[in-house]
Amino acid sequence: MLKVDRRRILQLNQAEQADGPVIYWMSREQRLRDNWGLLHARELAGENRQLIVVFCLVPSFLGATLRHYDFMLKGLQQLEQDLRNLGYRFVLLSGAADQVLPDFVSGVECGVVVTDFDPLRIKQQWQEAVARKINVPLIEVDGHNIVPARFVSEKREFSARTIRPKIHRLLPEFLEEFPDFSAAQGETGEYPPVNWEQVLRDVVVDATVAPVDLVPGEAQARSALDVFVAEKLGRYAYERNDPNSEAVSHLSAYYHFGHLAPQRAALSVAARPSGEGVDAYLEELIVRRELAENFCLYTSNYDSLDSAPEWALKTLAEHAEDRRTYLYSYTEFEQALTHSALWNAAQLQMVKTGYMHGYMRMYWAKKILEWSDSPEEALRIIITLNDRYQLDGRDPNGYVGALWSVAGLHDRGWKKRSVFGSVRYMNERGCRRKFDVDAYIKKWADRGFAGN
Ligand code: FO1
Repeated sequence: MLKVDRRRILQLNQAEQADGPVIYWMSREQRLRDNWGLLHARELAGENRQLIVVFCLVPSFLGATLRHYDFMLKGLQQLEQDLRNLGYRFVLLSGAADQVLPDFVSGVECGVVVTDFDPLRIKQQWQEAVARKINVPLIEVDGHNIVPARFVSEKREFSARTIRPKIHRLLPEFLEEFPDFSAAQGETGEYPPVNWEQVLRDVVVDATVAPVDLVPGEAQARSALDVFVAEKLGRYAYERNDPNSEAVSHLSAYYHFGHLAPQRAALSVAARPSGEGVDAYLEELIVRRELAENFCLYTSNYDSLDSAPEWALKTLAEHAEDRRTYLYSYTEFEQALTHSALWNAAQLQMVKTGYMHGYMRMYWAKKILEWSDSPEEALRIIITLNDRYQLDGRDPNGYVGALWSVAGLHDRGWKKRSVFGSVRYMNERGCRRKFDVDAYIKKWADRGFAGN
C-alpha cells in the first residue's frame, strides 16, 4: 500500500471524514508521478472510493500573462490524458477555489479533500476559506519540499547557514524513492473531457506577452532533467555562473508549475558519483529553494521591503538621498532602454524567452536598485517584471531573490557604497571577470523589445 510520510500532512480544519469520493484539489503540483498529495489522495481512496482530480482555473493570477497560461494549460491537457489513461477523473472548474470548490465538494458528496502545500498568501487565503466552507476535512500535503517546510523549522530562518544543518540532518529520511502511482480501482465513472482549445481561447489574460518555445508537461520535464544530469552536471560547479555556457538545468519553470518534483531531481542528481557539480546543484535545489519556502511561509509580507532584515533597512535609509547616476522609469526598464548594453541584454533574454540566467538575475535586480528612485520602487519594478516575463514568476524563489538583491535578505553586510549602503553590490566589471560579457550582449542585444 502507498505510504506518505505523516510529517508531510496537515489537516487544515476540524471536520470528520465522511464516505464518498476523495478529491485531490491540485494547484501547485501539476503532475501525476512523484506527487505526494496525489499519492495521499490515492491512499485515502483505497480500493473502493472514487478519486477525482480537480483544478480551479482563475482568470487572473498575480500578473500572469498568456505566456504562463499557455504553458500551464498545455501541461494540464497532457495531465488530463495521463489521468484518464489510468482510469481517473479530471475536472476543470472555472473560478477561484474558495468560490467554486465548496459547491463541487458538496455536489459530489465528497468525503475528504487533499491539496498542495503552498506558502503564498493567495493560496493560504484560498485554503483557509475552503477549509471553513466545506464540512469534510481539508488536508494539505507538502509535495514541493524534500524536507517538509512546516517540519524542518517552525520559524523564519535567518539564512542558509541556519537552515542547512536542519535540512541535512533530516535529508536521509526524506530523500526517499516515490511509490508508483497505480491505476484506479473499482468504478470510475465519467466526466466529459475538457475542451482545452476553448479554455485557452476563453482565458482573458494579457496576450501581449507571447508564449515561449519551452515544451510543458511531465514527460518533457523528465527528459530535460535527464539531459541535465547526463550532459551538464559535470560542468555545473565551474560554469554555472557563465550565462553563455549551457551548464544550467533550465528546470525552474517545471518546478514552478509542478511538472517536475524537486525530489525527483534530487534523487537523480544524488545518484551520480559525488563531485562538486552534485554538491553545488543540491545546495541550490534543496537548501536555497527550501530557505525561500521557509521565508514565505513565516513572512506574510514576503514581497514587501518591510520584511527585509533591519540592518539592511537601516543602511538603505541612510543612503536614501544619495544621488542616482542614472534613473529609469518602469517602462524604460521594461523596454530595455537603459545605457547598459549588458543590462538590456539580460532584460531582452527574459522578455524573449521567459528565462534569465541565474547569475544575470542578481546583476539585473541590483542595477534596478541602483537606477531607481527608492528601494521600494526598485522592488516593485523587479517583482512586476519578473512575474510578467519569467515563466517561473510568482514563486517563493522569485520573491526571495528580489529581496536578496535589493535588501540583503539571507545575506550579510558588505563594504559601504553609494545607494546600496552595505547591501552587496555588483557591477559589470565583476561580470567581465566571470564570463564573456560581449558575447552575451551580442546574443541578446539585437533582438529588440518590440514583437516579443
Ligand atoms: N494555481 C491554481 O490553482 N489555479 C490557477 O489558475 C493558477 C494559475 C497560475 C498562473 C500562472 C502561474 O505562474 C501560476 C498559476 N497557478 C495557479 C499557481 C501556481 O501553480 C503556484 O501555486 C504559485 O504560483 C507558486 O507556488
